[in-house]
Amino acid sequence: MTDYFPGIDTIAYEGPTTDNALAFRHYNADELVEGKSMREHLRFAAAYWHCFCNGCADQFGGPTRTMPWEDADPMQTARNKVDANFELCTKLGIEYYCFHDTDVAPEGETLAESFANFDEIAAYLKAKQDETGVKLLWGTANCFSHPRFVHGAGTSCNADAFAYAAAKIAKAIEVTHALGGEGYVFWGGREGYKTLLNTDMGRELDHLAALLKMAVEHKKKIGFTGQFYIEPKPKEPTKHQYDSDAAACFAFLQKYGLENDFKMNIEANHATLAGHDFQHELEFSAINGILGSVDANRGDLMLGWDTDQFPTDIRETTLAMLSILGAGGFTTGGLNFDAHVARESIDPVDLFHAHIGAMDAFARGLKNAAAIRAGGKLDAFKKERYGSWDTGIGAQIEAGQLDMDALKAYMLDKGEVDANASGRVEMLENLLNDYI
Ligand code: XUL
Ligand code: CO
Repeated sequence: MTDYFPGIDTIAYEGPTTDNALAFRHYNADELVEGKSMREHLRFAAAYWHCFCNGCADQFGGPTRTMPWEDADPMQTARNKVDANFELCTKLGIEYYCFHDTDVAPEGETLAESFANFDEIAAYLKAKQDETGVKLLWGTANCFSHPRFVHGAGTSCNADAFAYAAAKIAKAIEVTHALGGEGYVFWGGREGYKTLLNTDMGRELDHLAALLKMAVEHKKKIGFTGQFYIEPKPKEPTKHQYDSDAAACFAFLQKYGLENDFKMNIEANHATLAGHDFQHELEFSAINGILGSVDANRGDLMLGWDTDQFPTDIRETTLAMLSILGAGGFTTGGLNFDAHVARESIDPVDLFHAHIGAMDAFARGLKNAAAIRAGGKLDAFKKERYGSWDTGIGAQIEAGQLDMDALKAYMLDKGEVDANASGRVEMLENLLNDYI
């Protein structure tokens, strides 16, 4: 194995009392929770773009991180990044990774050259997957960075930009399929608008649906059986992104008859940008049967943009795992750490501290959520809160047996509603804290 992270061994579980910073305190891969190993529940993935491509430049300064895999020759850098990826995942015990086409291979002078670069690196990725057992959770195409996508990709006013995006997406699905990827993500980076003064919203959305329909057809044509996901985000880079939250995506999918072909990839930081809790987006997806995968990160509530920090908040991971377990857990999806180290964290070892903390945070979230479920108090409270729907008038309404005249007669006769019970918000918040 290569040595981009010298002096770092395989990270072991040492339990909560260890003082070794390079050890897991809570993530114990083989430990069973609700009869399933933590590894199978959590299905961690490393995000190629943040780990190996993002030097932590910001609008005021260039990259700060030491990235020893970088070489003067872009194809050599690409090969080195493959090595670094599999070294990182193997040492951390992370079973999956995720990429955009342009993360793994540089764009060439022509589309044909870009495809050739992608194929060459894909073959190397495949060899390293076979050697290490690390797998591809999902792939995607970057249809947002290049200036050709200035007006969007699927929603561009320039039909050629749509065609270019379709070509890139087709190729990225093919490579994902060849690598045995379990899913494919559509995040609409530039699919939105700055001003309606120059935008035909209806036409743009029809085009976006057409692109997704073509992707579904292409998937079937090549025999790819992985799951398609849409990743909602309300703003950044565009002011109004069409896929603003899970509810907007679900409405869009239903309008165009695509609701059975896509699930959601819910990102924590995107949820908060949309003005929602992370758990709200998970729960909305769960009740509609579209909870697919998760980009596990964290925002900063003091900042209004996508800070993509590693998740460390145990309350958040607990609530997230409560919804994920409630939905029956992941099938093709997992927890992809769509997060980068801080600009000040400049050493390769910082990638390890970041992932160890995030994996431990989700391990604690998983154990807490399982304990809450086993305790049964939250469920019992909810069940009792809706008790008026289990018998009598509530049960009849739910069964569709009554119309408005019947309810009018019922209420005229009864006069007033039964006394309301307290929602016990603070008691329940205290109960949650008992588990954290
Ligand atoms: C952008 C973002 C993307 C998607 C994949 O905010 O989250 O990295 O996860 O394109
Ligand atoms: Co993401």
